[in-house]
Amino acid sequence: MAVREIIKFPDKRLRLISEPVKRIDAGIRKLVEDMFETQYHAPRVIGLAAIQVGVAKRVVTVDLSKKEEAHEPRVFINPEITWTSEEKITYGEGCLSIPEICEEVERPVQVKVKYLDLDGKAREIEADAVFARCLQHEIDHINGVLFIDHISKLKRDRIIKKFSKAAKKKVEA
Ligand code: K1U
Ligand code: ZN
Repeated sequence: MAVREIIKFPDKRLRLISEPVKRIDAGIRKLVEDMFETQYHAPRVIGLAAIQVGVAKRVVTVDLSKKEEAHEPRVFINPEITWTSEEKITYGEGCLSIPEICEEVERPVQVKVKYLDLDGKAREIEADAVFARCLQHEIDHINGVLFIDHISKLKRDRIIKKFSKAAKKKVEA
């Protein structure tokens, strides 16, 4: 298992639409193992999309367990939202690929998601609260959407400016 590097905004790969997984082979299983290793390496992170480690495949990992609890890894391959509740809630969101930014985002409270598990079995689950939010955030990632796309243009432009400036400085250094 290996901790992979997280790609950071404004890296253009974060805007790619990830490809569906056609076959769950050793490469996908290794990717999933590494995604959990990467996720567990960063404090308080509960989800990850493959594109955040530079792999444009529709793979999402989630673990909602608390620090002191045993790990509860969940894998979602080719996940699709099939239903969202009308009820919405606003919650402060962050993202490993846009570090140190937290903004309020409104999203449906509950979702239904169909997906394949690691054995290739088709499943559907209903999620609410933090689980639902995490799935929506990660499924956005595999569609090239970032949480800053759900905030005001004014706030988004400020964030884009900050990260573009930092990236330019890094290139010049
Ligand atoms: O995709 C990522 O960058 C990881 C990110 C996903 C996320 C999940 C839920 C809400 C917003 C974003 C994180 O895991 S950040 C951690 C986090 O926000 C959180 C952690 C524990 C409880 C509630 C939220
Ligand atoms: Zn994210």
